[in-house]
Amino acid sequence: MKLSVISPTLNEAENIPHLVEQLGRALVGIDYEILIVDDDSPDQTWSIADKISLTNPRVRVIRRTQNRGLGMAVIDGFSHAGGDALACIDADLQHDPSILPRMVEELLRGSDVVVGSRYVEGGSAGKWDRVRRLQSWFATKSAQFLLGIDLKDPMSGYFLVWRKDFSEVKDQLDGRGFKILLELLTRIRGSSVKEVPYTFRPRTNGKSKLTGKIVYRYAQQLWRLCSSSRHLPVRFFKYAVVGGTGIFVNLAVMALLLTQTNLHGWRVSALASLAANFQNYLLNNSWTFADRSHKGFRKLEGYFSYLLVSAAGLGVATGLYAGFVRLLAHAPLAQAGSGSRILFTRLGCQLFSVLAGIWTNFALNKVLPWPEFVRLNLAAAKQRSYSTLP
Ligand SMILES: Nc1nc2c(ncn2[C@@H]2O[C@H](COP(=O)(O)OP(=O)(O)OP(=O)(O)O)[C@@H](O)[C@H]2O)c(=O)[nH]1
Ligand SMILES: [Mg+2]
Repeated sequence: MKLSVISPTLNEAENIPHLVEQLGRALVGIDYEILIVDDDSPDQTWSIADKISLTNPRVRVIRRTQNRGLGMAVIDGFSHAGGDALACIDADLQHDPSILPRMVEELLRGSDVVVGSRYVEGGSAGKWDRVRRLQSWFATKSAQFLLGIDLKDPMSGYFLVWRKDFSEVKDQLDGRGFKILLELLTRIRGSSVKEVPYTFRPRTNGKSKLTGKIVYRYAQQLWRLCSSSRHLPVRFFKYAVVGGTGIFVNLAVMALLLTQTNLHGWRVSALASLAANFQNYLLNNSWTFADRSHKGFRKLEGYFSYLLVSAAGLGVATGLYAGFVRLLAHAPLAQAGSGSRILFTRLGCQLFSVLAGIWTNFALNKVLPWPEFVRLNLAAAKQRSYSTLP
């Protein structure tokens, strides 16, 4: 078996000689090549690597001037590699090359993907400050939760795959993402993944490329992968966003009715909840469930189904608010003070009632043996009959 070690580089001139030397020491007895994939670094990393390749035939250099970016560079490197197995390793020496033979062993033992991991027993993130630790924790948890990846270190840039697996999914990979491992893991489905521990080392030369833009790109990548994987539908988030706007609309309509009309009591609460319910239906119809939205006259049917499913929550919210109004009527303190204080007290009561209504719908969706289309199963839920918010 031949191993290709791909190292993407951007301004890593000082690190390249050390990387090549450390890989050489680690890979004694293994047939390997090293591909330095450089994005035309201003510090001339490519030139340093070129010089090394003159005396070390295992080293090859790809100098890229187009489609720049880490993800693209790794895909390019993998595509040009001649080995049966492809490893990706950062050039800044933060990834410990000495664990590579163990990673190769695991691959040969039957794993489809082997990941150098900071978060399995024996591994460590090294000397990071609290902020960096928190960032990494958040990024890791987001990937695990959103993509359903059961891996301790899905953010790792240090990994090993079979070339045949890479070639199979290559056309589906999107190089715009910073974390190419995530792309691979969501594409090579059903793969067995093994994590090998190592201690992340501090950067001694060169600068980190982890900027705000990269973080933004990472969020974009997660969003894209999450939409295309079926694990946790983006629908859920859209539904939650719509629910959130529904609460806002509910309180805004309530405030409007209380200040601009003579209406008061439970009717105001019911009208505000109905308005929110209506906007929720419209938004869910046109956005959350855009792929199966009701058109024309079917919207009416859809809306009434939606209303029906929300009925219990609407009833609880309105009933509770009515109870609050009665209580307030007998509480002299609540009647005292400025108009705005009374308004905010009422809005507070409405918020509490609405939340109780949401909980009611949620609980009912969960416990009642209703048909599939009413249950809280987002993947299968039919748009017209799914509701949480009164
Ligand atoms: N070819 C190429 N390589 C890149 C690019 N951006 C970063 N790299 C390389 O990718 C590797 C990882 O980049 P780093 O800046 O170390 O990012 P990181 O390891 O996630 O962040 P730190 O922990 O702060 O170092 C390094 O070898 C970089 O030189 C790029 O746009 N093109
Ligand atoms: Mg780094």
